[in-house]
Amino acid sequence: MTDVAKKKKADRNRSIDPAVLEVLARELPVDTAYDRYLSQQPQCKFGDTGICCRICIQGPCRITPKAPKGVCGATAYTIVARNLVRTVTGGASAHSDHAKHILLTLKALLNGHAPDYSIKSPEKLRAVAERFDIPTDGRTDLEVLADLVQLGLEDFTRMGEGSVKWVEKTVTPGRVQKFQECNVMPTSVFEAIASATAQTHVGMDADPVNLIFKALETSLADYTGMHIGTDMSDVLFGVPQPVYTEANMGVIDPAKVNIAVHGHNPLLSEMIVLAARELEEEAKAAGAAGIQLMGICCTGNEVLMRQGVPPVTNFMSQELPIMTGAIDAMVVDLQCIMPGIQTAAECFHTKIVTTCENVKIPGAHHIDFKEEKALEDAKTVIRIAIDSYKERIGQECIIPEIKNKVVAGFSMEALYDLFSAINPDAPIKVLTDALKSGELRGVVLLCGCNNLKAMHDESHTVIAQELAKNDVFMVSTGCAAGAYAKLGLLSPEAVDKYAGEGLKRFINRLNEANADKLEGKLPLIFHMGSCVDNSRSMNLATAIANDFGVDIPKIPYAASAPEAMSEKAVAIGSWNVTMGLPVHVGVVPPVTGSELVNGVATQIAHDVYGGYFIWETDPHAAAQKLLEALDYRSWKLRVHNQTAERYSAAASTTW
Ligand code: BF8
Ligand code: SF4
Repeated sequence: MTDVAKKKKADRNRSIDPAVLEVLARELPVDTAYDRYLSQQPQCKFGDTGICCRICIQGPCRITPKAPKGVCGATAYTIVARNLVRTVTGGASAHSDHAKHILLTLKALLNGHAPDYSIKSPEKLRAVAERFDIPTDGRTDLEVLADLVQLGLEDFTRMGEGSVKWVEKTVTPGRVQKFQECNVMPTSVFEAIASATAQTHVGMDADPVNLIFKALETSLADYTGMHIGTDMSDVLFGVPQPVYTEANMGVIDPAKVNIAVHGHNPLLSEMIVLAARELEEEAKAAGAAGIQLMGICCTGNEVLMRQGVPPVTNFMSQELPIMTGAIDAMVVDLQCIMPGIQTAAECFHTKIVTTCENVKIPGAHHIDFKEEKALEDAKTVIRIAIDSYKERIGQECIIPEIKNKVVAGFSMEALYDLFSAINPDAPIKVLTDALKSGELRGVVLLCGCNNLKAMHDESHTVIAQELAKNDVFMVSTGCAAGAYAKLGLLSPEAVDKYAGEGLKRFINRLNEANADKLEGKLPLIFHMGSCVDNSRSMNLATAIANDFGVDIPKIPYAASAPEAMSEKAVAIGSWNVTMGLPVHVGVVPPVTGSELVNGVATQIAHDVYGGYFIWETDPHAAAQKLLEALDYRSWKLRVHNQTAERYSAAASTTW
């Protein structure tokens, strides 16, 4: 390693976000993730490569040349594969816990036990119901919803026969066939999670390929949970449409009561938005200029997409807004919440409010958030924040004056609206024609987390800029989208600054056709929502494949998680591969301890599913690899299309 690389690795200021760097440059009263990352170095190589087994308490067993087997005889490939299954299972559990909560709230709504919730999008309700052949004609919304919720719950609990409807009915026929042939189609979400956990118990499956297939089945259960999450959130809170706002720490307003919503589930954050509007006068009576809401992580993405709430920061820097001294309350639901926020809050007047029975932090306020009294609970949170604001009066706040313009809210429905202005009969052709003509080089989903093994937000940014220059149409979700929001890449100005000629032409054509509908111009990257909304990206890929008349592995579409961190990210990456996409991950996951497992992930998966993983930590090299993957697919697609046209025949789909 060169001296510069060593220094970079040891640098606590591991971010390219200027607001983050400004806060880190101060003398802080408490450590942050940036300090703790350095304290953790060097990290254990056994864990890092996946060859540490703690599945039974004879362990930990670590694989070395001198001790190539665990006490039970498990070798590296079994241990690595088993750990991978458990990681994907963790991710699937998290996403499905989220979706289950939404389904149960809808059930409560049907039974009259969730009075503060209502069906915001009857159109989406009916569209989703029709996808599953649930009758809608002459029926009330509640009747249709009852059937849909029942189906959703069955996708969670079915045992024995059958398979998950949310996979069967949302992907290409080719994928359904592939999943059945390979025996990776889940029966239900809970069945997949329980059987994967059983299969990885000590003395169970030792076959790495069988284990990896189980991981893929569980990843499809993850997809099921996510898709149900997206659909039902749209029904309950509305389908996202373009919104114009701002992002980064400059959105904190010292004159207002500042409340950050953090976590994932819109059930709470939507109520907080409602309660904040209702209690604006109480905040003013306390001497504040009003209430400023802001989002962190995916619940932030949810309320950005539907309510235009500005994102203040993303995962890695979640402790830093507290360090400004101006956050009066941070209300959290579930997932990706660092326990470190409580310690940070204790150094200031900030109140951390936890709201889920399975997410508590010692020292934090806890409100047992229940759907029966959702708005009342949300008002309690706002009042905690107003009281906290009163404590802050007269105290110094130091807020980085950094923010950027953001355009977000691109659900599939919103994208189709934009495309319809050019081609109302076949909206998707606006995109597929641009891919066919070569105006666009491909489509890439930029997704996933932050991870300090990479420089915070750098890989996200470099890859997006490179792809933009090379005319790639980009959609984004999760903390990747959070990075782009903060750093100005979700702004119309970024189109002029970074897009290649083809991409610029494509976006400008949409701008012109939609000028009367939009409040402003379109952004460089299209923000599709939270991590569960990666389901929207798969809907887009499916629509493209169906229009081309081929299966997903043949379309110029790829995914990239430049700074992946969570188990959920591994689950998402795995189903994207199973769906047939090249998936770049910018942090090498713990699989390299087994050449066999690593080979399956990066090569053999391609032969079986058409998708495969690309591990690449250098973002410039990663962008090149993504472009090559797109080019290969575009080239083949064009050759086959041209041949079909020349002979006036249907395009072959067997290549
Ligand atoms: O579900 S991107 S750090 S917040 S896991 Fe977490 Fe990763 Fe952010 Fe969104 Ni997704
Ligand atoms: Fe060791 Fe086997 Fe137990 Fe794992 S399952 S900890 S390899 S004995």
